[in-house]
Amino acid sequence: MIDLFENENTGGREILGPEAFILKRFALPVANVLLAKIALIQTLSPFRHMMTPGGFTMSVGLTNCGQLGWTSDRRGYKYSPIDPVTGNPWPAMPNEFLELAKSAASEAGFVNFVPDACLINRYIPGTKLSLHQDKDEQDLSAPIVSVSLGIPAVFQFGGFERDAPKIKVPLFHGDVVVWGGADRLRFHGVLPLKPNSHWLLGEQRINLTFRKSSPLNSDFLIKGLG
Ligand code: MD3
Ligand code: FE
Repeated sequence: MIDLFENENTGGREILGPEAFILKRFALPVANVLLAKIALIQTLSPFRHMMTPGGFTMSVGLTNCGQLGWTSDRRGYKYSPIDPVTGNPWPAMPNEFLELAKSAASEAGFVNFVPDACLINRYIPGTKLSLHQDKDEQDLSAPIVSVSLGIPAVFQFGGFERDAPKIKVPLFHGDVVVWGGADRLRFHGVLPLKPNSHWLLGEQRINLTFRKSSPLNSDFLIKGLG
């Protein structure tokens, strides 16, 4: 489907909770540079399908950039400085990623957000992300910033228990969502993507999720004291 409304709502926001906001189309001006950097990152650390501790292969393709990357295998979930597929450190977080995450966070009222991890999720039609909480980060006081690119997805936003009522929210190319504080531990997920095509990305959705995983500042990690 051609998205005739891609440039609508630029600058607007939707309120999901006391400390959860969608910044509509906030990332549109930098979408092309983000995609160019993702193309580079995936040559160094390719998208892969990880195994959950429960023994299921995730339908979403994952890679990371930044000092730490989120991984899953039969032993559990963790943040690691090394890509287990390549044995190398994850690709560096591009400056454009960092600046976008910082400016989105401050736009939503979270000052001094410095992410140390960027999870990159790739969806194709049919891909889903089951309901879960993000609680593998050591610093739960920091918000999470998520950037949607490509075909739309329906995001599920729930409560603090798995079976609490959920709302469904569509996310479009360029939308940025910021969650923190009181809303940080809400259950959330992504419904199976409908068949669709985006003019720039084709039959694909890419989501960037910026987190602050380690409570240590980046100097400690760079100097190897972390
Ligand atoms: C709601 N990814 O990778 S981040 C994930 O579209 C993940 O790929 C989603 O959930 C995706 O873990 C988008 C959405 C998100 C992140 C943190 C949250 C939603 C949240 C924290 C609290 C509530
Ligand atoms: Fe999540």
